[in-house]
This record gives sequence, structure tokens and C-alpha cells, in this order.
Amino acid sequence: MKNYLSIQDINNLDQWVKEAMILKRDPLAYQELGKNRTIGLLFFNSSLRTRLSTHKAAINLGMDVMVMNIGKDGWILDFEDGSIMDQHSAEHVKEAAQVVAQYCDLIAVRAFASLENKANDEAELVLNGFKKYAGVPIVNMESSIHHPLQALADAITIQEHKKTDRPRVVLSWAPHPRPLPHAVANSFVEMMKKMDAEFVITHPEGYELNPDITAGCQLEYDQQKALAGADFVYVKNWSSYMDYGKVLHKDLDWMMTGNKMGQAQFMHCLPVRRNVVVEDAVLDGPQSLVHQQANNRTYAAQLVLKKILETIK
Ligand code: AN0
Ligand code: CP
Repeated sequence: MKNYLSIQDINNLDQWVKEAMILKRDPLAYQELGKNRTIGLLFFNSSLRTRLSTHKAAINLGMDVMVMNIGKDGWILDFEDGSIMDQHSAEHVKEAAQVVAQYCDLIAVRAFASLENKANDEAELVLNGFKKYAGVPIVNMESSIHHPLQALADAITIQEHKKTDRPRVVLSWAPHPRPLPHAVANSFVEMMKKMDAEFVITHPEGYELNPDITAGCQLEYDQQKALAGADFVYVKNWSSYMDYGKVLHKDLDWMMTGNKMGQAQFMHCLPVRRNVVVEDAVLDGPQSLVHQQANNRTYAAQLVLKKILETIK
């Protein structure tokens, strides 16, 4: 595999989930594979899990790791073709990507949606800029549209914890004071389309995700109806897609509570705002899988890096 940009780069999901679970049992089995290989982790945005789990995955494979908070410490980059760079940006991605590629065999990039300009966000200027100019494999650590390492960890978590062959999985929107990107929800939706699940999306009107991504998915505006009989409840906030980047609804009536959960297992990618997105009792209770999900981030990343390393050897 050359790049891991979205879950469409997964050629056989069942096989990948099985392989990740095998890696999890013996994480140091491929220490030789990454020897003398360097990964660069470039962050244009904050991170806790993605940063540490991808770093740990690389260490488990014997790789060297360089991390840069490029959004904070790097030169401001320009991504437009033919730019006249007489404003804020000091360096073009054409140089930056090729320079990083002199030092790294593989580059992973985190660059969230701006939520200001839909066309620019959908063009994935940052991720595609690195892909176009670096000439080394690129891994997506959450871009404008996709968070495929998270979705792979979620698939592993569901596989490990499901009690029926075809679980009912509900993606339930939650309130949040700030406008958040669509990437986590998008990749989760794409993943559920590939998994054997009865999948339902629920959110207030106005929060419809990109229809190209949700095509064929069941949508239920009544949260209570959607949650009935759920085996897994995946909670996430996102801002409006139609009224791009706007917060339309802040009422806590969509917050996940123990009462709403029934017997379902609770999932969230984290970070999560307590008692806004979900009440304490759910996060602190036995139905929560959030730590298991975060743990599986390591093995999702490790599988992706392993597959890339196998092709560059
Ligand atoms: C980010 C988001 O919603 O995309 C990252 C989640 C992994 N969350 C926040 O910015 C709070
Ligand atoms: N779930 C996730 O990607 O978390 P971070 O933003 O902390 O990396």
C-alpha cells in the first residue's frame, strides 16, 4: 500500500481487522520491519491520541520517529498553485513536502477542515499537497474530510465487543459549544457501510452530513426511535454541512445519557466534553468503550504502517 488517505485504501476490511487483532496480541513481532526507517508526524492541529498512538505504533515496528507541530512551530505554508506569496505564508508546500521527504521515508499529516471555505476544505489542500509533492507514502492523521485511523480503530473495537453477527449501530449527533469538523463522522459512516451492521444515523434537522458519503444510510431524526435496540451508540458532534461550519443547535436535549443508552455499548473517538456531549454516568460506567477504542488506535496505526513498510522495503 502506498498511502493511507481514507478507508477506501483498505482492500479487505475483514482481513485487516483480523491482522490488527493479531498485532495486538504480539505488538513487537515486526521490530525488524521498520529498522532504519523514519516516520515524520506533522501536526497542523492539536492531538493527544493520534500523536501518541501513531508514535507508539512506529516504535513497536522499530522505526525512528520525528514529530513536528508544524501548525505552531513551522513556517506558514502556502498551498495554492501559482501563488504570489507576498502575504502571510513564508514557504510553499512544494518545498516543504520535498524537504521533509529528504529526512523521512513516510510522512503522516494532521490538518483539520477550516470550516470556513467548503471548496478549499473539500480539495484537501494540505493532505493532497503533501501527497503530490513529497514523493513518499502519506498517512492521514485526520484531514478535512476523513479520519481513517480512527475509523479503523472503531472497526476493531466493534469486532471485539459485538455480541451478535449483525449489531445495530447508531451514530448519534451531540451538542458542542464550538463548530467541529465532519471527518470523524464521515469516516465512521464509510466504515459502517463496509461492515455487517444495521446502521442508523440520528441528528437534528440541518445537521445532514455530505449526502455523497451518507448515500444509502438510514437516517432517523427522532433520537429515541433511532436508539431503540441499539448494540453500539457512537456519539459525535459535527457542525452543519449545509450551512457550512455553523453551530445550529446547542440544546443539551441531544446529549447522551444513561437513560437513553439502554443496554448499548458507548463509543466516542475522544476528546469529549463531559456533561455536554455525554453525561458522566455513561463515560464512567461499564458500558463505555472509549478507552478500548483509544487503545486500538495503536494497532490500527501499526497495521497501516506495517502495510506501507512492506511495500517500501
Ligand atoms: C476534533 C474533531 O471533531 O474532528 C478531533 C477529534 C478526533 N475534535 C475537536 O476538535 C474537539
Ligand atoms: N481521537 C483522536 O483523534 O484524538 P486526538 O485528536 O487527541 O488525536
